[in-house]
Amino acid sequence: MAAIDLRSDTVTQPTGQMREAMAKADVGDDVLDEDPSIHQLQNMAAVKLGKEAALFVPSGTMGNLASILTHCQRGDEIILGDQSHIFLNEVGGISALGGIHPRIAANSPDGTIALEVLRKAIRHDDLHYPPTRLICLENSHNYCSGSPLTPDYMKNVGRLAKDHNLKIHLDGARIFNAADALNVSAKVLAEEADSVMFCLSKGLSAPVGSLICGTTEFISMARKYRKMLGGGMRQAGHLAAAGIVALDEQVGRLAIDRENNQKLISGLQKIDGISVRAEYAKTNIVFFALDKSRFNSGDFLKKLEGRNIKLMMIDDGEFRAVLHREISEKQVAQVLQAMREILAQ
Ligand code: TLP
Repeated sequence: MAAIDLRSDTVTQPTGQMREAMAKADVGDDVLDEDPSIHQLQNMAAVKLGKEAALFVPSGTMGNLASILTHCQRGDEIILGDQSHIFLNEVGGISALGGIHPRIAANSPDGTIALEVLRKAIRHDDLHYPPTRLICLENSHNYCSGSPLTPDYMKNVGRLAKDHNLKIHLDGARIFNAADALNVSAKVLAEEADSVMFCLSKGLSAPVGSLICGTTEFISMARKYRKMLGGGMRQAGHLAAAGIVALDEQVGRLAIDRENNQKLISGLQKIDGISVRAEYAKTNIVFFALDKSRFNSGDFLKKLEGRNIKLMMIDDGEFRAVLHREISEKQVAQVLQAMREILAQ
């Protein structure tokens, strides 16, 4: 029996339609810019995000890095949330490979960076300072409960960035989950961003791949950085074919994951010994804590695994669950039942 795997939406397998499309895809050498399936996917992505052009990249991490390298020179400074994936989980690539200095600004629990905090993080011109070049935002915000950032907030940051001649990069790994939760299009959420990265390989169930979107000029420079980072793939249209199915077939079903997450959250809230960070958990992600004075996290995980249920432990006593296509409403009920039984023992 397949596990109920709540560790991430990255664990999703390609659908039958994706496998079929991958087998049949028309492909060419993408480094020579001759892959028709990649062209089709890039065009679809650019239209959906409301940008002039798009570029297929192997991963979200490479998409963020190639975008930031395109915006910045060595020695530039960029503003990053202290809970952002780029800061926490991308191996420090911007500094190690790009010589880019991160200025860390506190994320609020809803995933935003307060405008006043952003304003203070922007450097003024001084001999001693690196120049601020870029503001990075994340939508939905993974480590802030999967919280979606609203178009209003984006507009405010857009104004601030323009006032200071800064660019905005949006890590929109799960932008379609955010768009679903706010009932707006991804295009609206990306409007203020000069570049946006989104992933096909998370809730959209494609096996591999992300896209970066921006102006034609931006994307042609980013293409060079993708090559530099080793992301120039050849007949990668086989992968893009799954991405096309993902954009066509999977965006519309993200509401199911959001609804299942709400069911999981309300069940978790009723379990003695668990406290849930529910307030901003409006998409497919929820974080919760176990009462450490009463329960051992390792035992809890092991017992769940014994029942074929997998969770991600973020820290001792802190867990994340992510809903996706392979978790049904019935399985949410099974997970809750298992937790009730384990914690009652
Ligand atoms: N996130 C993964 C892990 O790295 C934590 C997950 O399971 O959530 N931006 C955001 C907001 C992400 O959540 C992730 C992946 C990425 C970028 C990087 O994407 P990949 O894994 O394709 O490099």
